[in-house]
Amino acid sequence: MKTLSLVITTLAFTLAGTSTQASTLDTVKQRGHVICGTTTGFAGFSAPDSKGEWQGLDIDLCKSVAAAIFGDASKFKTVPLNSQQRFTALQSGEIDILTRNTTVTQQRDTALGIQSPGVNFYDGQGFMVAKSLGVSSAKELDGATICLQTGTSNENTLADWARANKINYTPVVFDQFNEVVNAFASGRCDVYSTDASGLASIRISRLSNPNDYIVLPELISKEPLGPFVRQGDDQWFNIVKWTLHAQLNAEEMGVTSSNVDKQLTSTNPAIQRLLGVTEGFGKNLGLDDKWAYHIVKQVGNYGESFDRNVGAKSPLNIPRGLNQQWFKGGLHYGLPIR
Ligand SMILES: N[C@@H](CCC(=O)N[C@@H](CS)C(=O)NCC(=O)O)C(=O)O
Repeated sequence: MKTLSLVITTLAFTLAGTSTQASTLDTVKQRGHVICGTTTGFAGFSAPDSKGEWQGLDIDLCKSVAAAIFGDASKFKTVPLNSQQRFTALQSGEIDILTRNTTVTQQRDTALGIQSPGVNFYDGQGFMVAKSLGVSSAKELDGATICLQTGTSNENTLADWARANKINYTPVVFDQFNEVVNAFASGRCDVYSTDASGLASIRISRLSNPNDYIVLPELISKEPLGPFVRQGDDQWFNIVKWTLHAQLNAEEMGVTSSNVDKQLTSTNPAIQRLLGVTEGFGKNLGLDDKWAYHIVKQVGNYGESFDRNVGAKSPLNIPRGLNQQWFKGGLHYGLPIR
């Protein structure tokens, strides 16, 4: 009896394993669109524009996955999630990918049943204060009240840093992004602490007089931000991972949304593989060989997406810094498609 139930249990697990392995791509294809978990609205990364259309660096990753699968970057839907809701939404299958300024940590990448296919923005945690506070360094924050959002890695990072630097502070914590922003804007706390990208976005898009605020020079952590998928579906993991690397490789090779058609006749073998002129690399992912062509044509390469959403061509004007390509002194290093 025991042996039989063991056999049945093993069989059930094997079947469940087999079905989850192939299922996300099939589910997405049958449904006709990919579902991405986003923030509730965080300009530059994931937020609706004036027409209600979602835009941002993270949205471009979601659109790129849609372009790779359907040859149509518009085949995506968003589920807005606050910091605390995001992991359960992914675990439960409510979303296919989390594309939302999420720090890759060992705990998240292992124990939560989810995993990280890559990093699309290298960041660090920082501090923003009103200029009127008269503070120019994080070292002067002893005694401050600090606003934070629940369910972020920022809470623990701040606690560790404050203990190490003998800084006493009072945390003021809220579940919803808007509540944190409003508390800071109304002076309920002296300091806003989150990822530097978040501070740049909040300063420009959420505070009525951005020039009244400064972001302090210190970054107190590494915050590698990137997408997450569920564990147990290697094909889906690969699709998201290689979508990101296609964006990065396209930038490295100088393939852009405006020259991609011309590049189809390039004699460079790496470009021929990227754009599906040489066959087989889409097939490796269970996709059409034109997967990366569609990404670049419809969404653009990583640099185009960075500039448009958060960089020089956007109000945030975040410098490329660590997010520059490896051959220009940054950390982005597209893995070779070959
Ligand atoms: N990178 C950190 C923080 C990410 C985070 O959730 N930041 C907040 C503050 S900027 C946010 O994006 N909130 C938007 C929302 O809840 O809609 C993490 O992964 O825990």
